[in-house]
Amino acid sequence: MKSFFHVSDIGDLGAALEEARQVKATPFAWKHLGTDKTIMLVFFNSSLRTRLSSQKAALNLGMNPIVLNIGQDSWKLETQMGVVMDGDKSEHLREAIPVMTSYCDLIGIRSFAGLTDRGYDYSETVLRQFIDYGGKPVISLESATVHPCQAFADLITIEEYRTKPRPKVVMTWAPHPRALPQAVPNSFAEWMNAADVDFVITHPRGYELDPAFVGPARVEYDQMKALEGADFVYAKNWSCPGVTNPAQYGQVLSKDMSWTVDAKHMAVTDNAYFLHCLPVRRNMIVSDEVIDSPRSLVIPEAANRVVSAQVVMKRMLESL
Ligand code: SN0
Repeated sequence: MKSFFHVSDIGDLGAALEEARQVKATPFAWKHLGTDKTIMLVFFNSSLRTRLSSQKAALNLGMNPIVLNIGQDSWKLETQMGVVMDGDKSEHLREAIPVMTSYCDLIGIRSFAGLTDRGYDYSETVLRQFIDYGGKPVISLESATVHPCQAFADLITIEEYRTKPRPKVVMTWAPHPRALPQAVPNSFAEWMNAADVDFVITHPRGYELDPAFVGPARVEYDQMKALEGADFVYAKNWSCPGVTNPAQYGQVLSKDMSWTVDAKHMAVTDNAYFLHCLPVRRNMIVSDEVIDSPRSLVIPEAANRVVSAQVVMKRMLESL
């Protein structure tokens, strides 16, 4: 595997889930693969789970992780080509990338959407530069449009807890005080469309996700109707994807608290499990009652981030 970005990069999902089961059961069985190998984890943005689970996955595989926080530990990096560098950015990605990749075998990048220029974000400008100028396998640790390590961990969690052959999975938008990227819902939609689930997306009008990610999923604007009979409720906020109105890209269009997932919402489901990628704003996205209930899977879901990252790194080490 040369890059991990889209669900297609992992190939057959059944095989990937079986490999995840094995990695979870015997996490140290592939320690030989990573001996004398280094993974660099580069963060342009904050992280808790991604940073720690990626380091843990690398250590389980016998690899040495190096973590770099851009702008704090390093020079501030310029990401746009063709600019006169007379501002606060001291170094360009064009040099920084090949320098960083000369010190490692694999590289993971976190680089959130800027949410001002849709074209810049949706062409994955920063991640593309790592692919083009780095020459080493690249893992998206949430880039502008995708968060595949999260979506893979979500799928592993659904596979572990499902009690029906084809569970109903509902992804619902929920309110948040700030403008957040679309990477998590984009990837979740992409992975659920590829999995054997009945997938429904619900959000207020104006929050339509990019059609490339929505694919054949059902979109239902009535949240309560969408949630009826659900086996898994996946809550997430995202800012306006700018699909119906490009001028609104990255904006907060609604803070409608009637969309907050609470007991009333869960009551119309089929005793659904609750999922969220975390970090979560309590009583904005989800009520205390729901996230603290026995049906909340947010902690096992986060634990599975080690498993998804480890399967990806394992496959990359095997194809070096
Ligand atoms: C990020 C997002 O893409 O939604 C990372 C999720 C894995 N979330 C946030 O930035 C939340 C920040 C906040 O203030 O709640």
